[in-house]
Amino acid sequence: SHRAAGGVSLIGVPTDVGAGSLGARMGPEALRVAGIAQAIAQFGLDVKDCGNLSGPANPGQPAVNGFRHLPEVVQWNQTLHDAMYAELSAGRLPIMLGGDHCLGIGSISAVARHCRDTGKKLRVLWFDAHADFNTATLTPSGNIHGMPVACLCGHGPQELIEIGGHVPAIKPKDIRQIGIRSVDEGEKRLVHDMGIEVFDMRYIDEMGMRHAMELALALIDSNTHLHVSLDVDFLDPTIAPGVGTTVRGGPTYREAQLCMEMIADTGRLASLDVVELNPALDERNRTAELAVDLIESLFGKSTLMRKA
Ligand code: 6HN
Ligand code: MN
Ligand code: MN
Ligand code: MN
Repeated sequence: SHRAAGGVSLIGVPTDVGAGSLGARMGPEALRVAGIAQAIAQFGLDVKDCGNLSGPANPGQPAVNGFRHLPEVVQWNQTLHDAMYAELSAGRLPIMLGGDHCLGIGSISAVARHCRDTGKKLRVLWFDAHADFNTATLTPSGNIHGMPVACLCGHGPQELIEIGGHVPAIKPKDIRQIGIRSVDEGEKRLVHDMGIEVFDMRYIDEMGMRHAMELALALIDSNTHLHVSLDVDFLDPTIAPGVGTTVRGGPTYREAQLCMEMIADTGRLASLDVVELNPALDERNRTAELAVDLIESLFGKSTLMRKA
């Protein structure tokens, strides 16, 4: 139910330089304490924990020309790109343990590069309360975790958009966004004009998660590399309080599990980000444990024997 024959590699990226609140730097450890390695190993997979990458401290500075901490964000993402690309080239399924969502730039630019190397089609599923499509002029905060999708599509500072060696790293048609319910005013127009396919909470309420996911997974075939970028603020804050940017009205426990189960059924999962977990805001590590529970479903755990 996944492309992990060559094994799974955990890459910790302990930083919150792209976020507005401090604490996502502790995300990798919280996921390890919640048993992420064991949860994946139970499926008979070889799990290698690569440990944590290193990079600059969070300088805690205000925005400069619309960006907070741009040099630090660039450095973390370059290091992550290289680590992720190396694991993909070795035939492994990398899991990026964030860290804030600015890291989607390094992670997904490496995945896109690997797809160009191997002639694969890319499909990115972006689970998030937010569209993360801001630019220097549109951003209300200057926080780069609100900008990774724009950067990946070629809208952003040169140092960030060229990390994977190809601008733009991905095309709008490669990505589907699910669970969106907070988009800033100017950001709305850009998401619309770029033609990003968005299954927002209104759509999920009216049509159901099953239908949204059927469309988000449409046209995936044996030549598709499926990347999941899971921002834990996707989940309703009543079940996932350990995030810096909670937005009420998110998916329930079962809706989120169904997403992961339907992805597992495709058998195409080839890389994953788990981001925005903030243990400083969590309750007894329950958000980390929920993330690990969802990852078990993503790797094929199901209640009953399923038909092939
Ligand atoms: N995230 N749209 C807001 C901003 O500041 O740009 C929030 C972004 C949140 C980003 O959760 O990954
Ligand atoms: Mn591959
Ligand atoms: Mn996000
Ligand atoms: Mn978010």
